[in-house]
Amino acid sequence: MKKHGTIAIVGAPNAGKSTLTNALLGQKLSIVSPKVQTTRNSIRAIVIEKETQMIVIDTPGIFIPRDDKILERIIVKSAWQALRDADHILFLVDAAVGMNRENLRIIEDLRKENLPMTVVINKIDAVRKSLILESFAKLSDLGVEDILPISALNNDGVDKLKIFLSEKCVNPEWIYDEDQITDAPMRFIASELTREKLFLKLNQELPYSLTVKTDSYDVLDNGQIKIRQTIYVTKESQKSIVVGKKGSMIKEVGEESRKDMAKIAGAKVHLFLFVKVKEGWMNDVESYEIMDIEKMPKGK
Ligand SMILES: Nc1nc2c(ncn2[C@@H]2O[C@H](COP(=O)(O)OP(=O)(O)OP(=O)(O)O)[C@@H](O)[C@H]2O)c(=O)[nH]1
Ligand SMILES: [Mg+2]
Repeated sequence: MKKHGTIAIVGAPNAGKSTLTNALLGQKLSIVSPKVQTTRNSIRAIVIEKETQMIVIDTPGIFIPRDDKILERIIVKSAWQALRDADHILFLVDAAVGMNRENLRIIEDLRKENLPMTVVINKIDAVRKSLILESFAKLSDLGVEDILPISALNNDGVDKLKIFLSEKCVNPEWIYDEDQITDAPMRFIASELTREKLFLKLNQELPYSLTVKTDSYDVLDNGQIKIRQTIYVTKESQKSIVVGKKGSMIKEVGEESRKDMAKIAGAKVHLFLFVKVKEGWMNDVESYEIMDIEKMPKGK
């Protein structure tokens, strides 16, 4: 019998939530980088396991935002908001980080949501077994029963986790078409893919000072797609870094982003990138809406 359910993947920044989302989906959708705060908006992947349609929400990492940083507050609120739609929480813990103070605080807050929760220990490929066992022990001390170890990167334990999660989904029928992989608009995914390349290529604070907006997304008569995007930075000096020597950086970013877009859209993509300085974009809540970043959510 066809059924569905919503699983929210939550956890500290960099735990591997987006990597796991892609592994469950079996293809790249959500953007991934070694830097914290890569994901800024929750994004839904529609994952099928036999008769079950699982709506897997990849959320931004949970951390304590600084008071004066609107973007940080939006990021964290978006994670908490995702829980409103969830039937089940998957709390993802980086095995190397373990149940440190930060993760203990998150699990305590998650428990207040009164939703069934599974703890998944990720990156088991990267640590000694004793460290994984330590996390298991701390979690069972907390009375957590469902704990699964995985490596999202190596797809180790992911199939088993998928079956486990599908059993948590109990609502009747499917709610999306069977070939749909997300409900996010392609223009948003396109912005994200470009932002990912910038996150991967740029250092220090720069990735955190930029955002990408898809200005136009047109399907041409021949089925090919023409996309125009603007990368917003806060200073002229940042603009020159993003553009690179003789435009080398922006060219690389564009080429790589275009390839990913073509794979997801299943069509040839023509991508045109522009860089603009918009000094106050980070502190201007109004501009978030037009910049493909979620508007400041209300409530927790
Ligand atoms: N060794 C190892 N690395 C992993 C694994 N899963 C994810 N990573 C790496 O961890 C880093 C962060 O991965 P993301 O998927 O972006 O993490 P996230 O939790 O979505 O991060 P935010 O969106 O910033 O909160 C990337 O460099 C991944 O390649 C894993 O199972 N093993
Ligand atoms: Mg992420």
